[in-house]
Amino acid sequence: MFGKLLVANRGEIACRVIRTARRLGVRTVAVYSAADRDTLHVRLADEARPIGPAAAKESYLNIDVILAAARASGCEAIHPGYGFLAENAAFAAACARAGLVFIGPAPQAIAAMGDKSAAKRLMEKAGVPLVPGYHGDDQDAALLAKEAARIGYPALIKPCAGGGGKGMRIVTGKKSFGEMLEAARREAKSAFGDERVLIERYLERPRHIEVQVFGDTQGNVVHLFERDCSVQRRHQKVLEEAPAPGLTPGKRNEMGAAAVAAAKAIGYAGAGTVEFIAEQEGRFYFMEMNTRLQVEHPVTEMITGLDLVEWQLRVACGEPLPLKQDEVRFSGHAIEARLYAEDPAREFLPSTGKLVHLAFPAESAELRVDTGVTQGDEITPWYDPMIAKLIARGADRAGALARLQAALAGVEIAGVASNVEFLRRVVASHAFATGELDTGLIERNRGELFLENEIKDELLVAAAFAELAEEERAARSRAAGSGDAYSPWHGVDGWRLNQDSHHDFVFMEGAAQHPVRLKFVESGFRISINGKDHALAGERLADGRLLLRLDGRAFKARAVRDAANWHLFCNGEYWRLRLKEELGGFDADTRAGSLAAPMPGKVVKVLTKAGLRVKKDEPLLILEAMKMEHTITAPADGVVKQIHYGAGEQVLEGAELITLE
Ligand code: MV4
Repeated sequence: MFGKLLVANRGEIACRVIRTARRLGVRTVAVYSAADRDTLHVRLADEARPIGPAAAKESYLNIDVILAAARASGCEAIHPGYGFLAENAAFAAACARAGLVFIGPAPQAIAAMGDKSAAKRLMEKAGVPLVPGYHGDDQDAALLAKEAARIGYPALIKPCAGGGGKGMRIVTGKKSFGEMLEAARREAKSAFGDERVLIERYLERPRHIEVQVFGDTQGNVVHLFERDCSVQRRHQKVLEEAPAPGLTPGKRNEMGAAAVAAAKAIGYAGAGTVEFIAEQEGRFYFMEMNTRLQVEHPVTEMITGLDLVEWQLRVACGEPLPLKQDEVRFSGHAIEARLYAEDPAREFLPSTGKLVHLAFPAESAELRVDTGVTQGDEITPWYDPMIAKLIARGADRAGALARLQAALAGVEIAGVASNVEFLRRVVASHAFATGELDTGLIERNRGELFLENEIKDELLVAAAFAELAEEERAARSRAAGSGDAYSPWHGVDGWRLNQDSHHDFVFMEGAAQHPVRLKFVESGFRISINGKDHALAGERLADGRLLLRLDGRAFKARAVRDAANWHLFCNGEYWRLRLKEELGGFDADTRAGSLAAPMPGKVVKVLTKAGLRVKKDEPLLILEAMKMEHTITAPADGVVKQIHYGAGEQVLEGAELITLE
């Protein structure tokens, strides 16, 4: 086995690879861009090396710098993860030239599958079934039109260079063919720099079923069964599962054999995925082959009990495959959900910011959580906004589904928008539960999946209770600081002298205002919301959540404060409310201790030093944003504990600039 491995990736997959390497006694070297210097993959690896500037996706694509880091740190091999350099034949070749083992197939195998038309011609020769179509080199428009007519309408025009659905055009009849061809060529040219296209018969309501294959350098190839990835949104996978629901053992063998034949045809070594589209009736056709470890590989691991990264490392060392085909078995069912920092209410636009609060359900043999972030980390605009993958296993599909549902209910994400509620709805939908899997599932069920929630009284109750508790805590600590902890002037229990003592809060949800009045009475609290009055009692549980009783009915909620925002988790919903300051909110300044950038910008100058004692309102740093300079001042007296950015550095909105103590 290798002594030392460089992981040329970031996020959850870098962490995933590092864990297996560690288990096998392989030391690891992480690489990181300046934007990633404090991330989990860097903390997890034995060593880490910087590879480029902050705002640069390109850092992880910088072949020369990564090879230099591998050599300088004494690595023997490089694991590319997925994305970035994972399917870059030139990188695989450069590794070999530098005397480093690329954990993946030979450059020729990567190249053979990179061109989708050439790959299909190869597969045709190997006897792998293809959708009826044209995959030729001749790109004459009149010839392509004739081929489309031969194949029959509706037809699909696809770029040769790209996978993943980009630039595809459905053509319903010969009248529109010319126009669609031009559009497809333009798009292919701008996306891939290659305007060649192929044509296929268009299949309606197909399923995406892919087979995991593995080859070794002795020429053995096995498959590790299939995954169904039909639940997608705009060609982004949302849920993946193994095995594929409803696939008969006969079809499974047939697909497995076709995938093995595909891999053998190109002398494949390492982990690969052969992607098919399948008609509802079961006929299946080769689409493309991904020459890397896939995002969704854990569902295969959960049903086979194998570690695919371990297999990759063994095969890359020249070892034969650990198992023969008839020794590879699966049991049960696994489903993966991908958690992203993206906003379903805004067309799934990526959402950036600090993960103010992040909690996952406990892992077990039946639940795996693969993540590359922890609470307090930043989701930046520079990289894929994935937060985690949740993978649940069960004895059967219903068991896995129930576990995934429970797991999703236990996910708490605050600070960025996320798709967790959308995932809960997909997983809870009738369509998914009954396994009506095809690539149109999400679009067909839009109404159910995108329904807007109304804010519930319970949530406002939790917010008001949490705010009151926080104000009381702040008052107590002020009192402790004043030398008279029992002074009545520090209390926040309203005007007790007045019979009807109360606190008014207004919580803002976007522009909507929700007034709440909390009253202190003999028996505890009463709370008025929307003109109705309720009895209220509450306490804090050991895990930090609130146990609240509204008119005797108990429920739980978590409330997390950051500045004037309350992040609330209740009944599987997440809401962010802002306390309207004029009306009884307390001064956020009294909670100083960190200084956040009020907007994205560039640090022009740092006016203080770590260790210096500073006075309230003293200028600490100058930030340039929107062509203006903003002076960041000390919110209170204190000592500068840490300065997080230097002059010239770019910062995101909300980034912690300086820590005061
Ligand atoms: C197709 C198809 C229908 N007919 N090919 C999209 C991504 C690429 N890997 C293959 N894709 C498709 N190819 C024919 N001949 C429909 C799709 C397709 C799709 C496939 C898998 C998963 C989701 C999809 C969503 C839309 C279209």
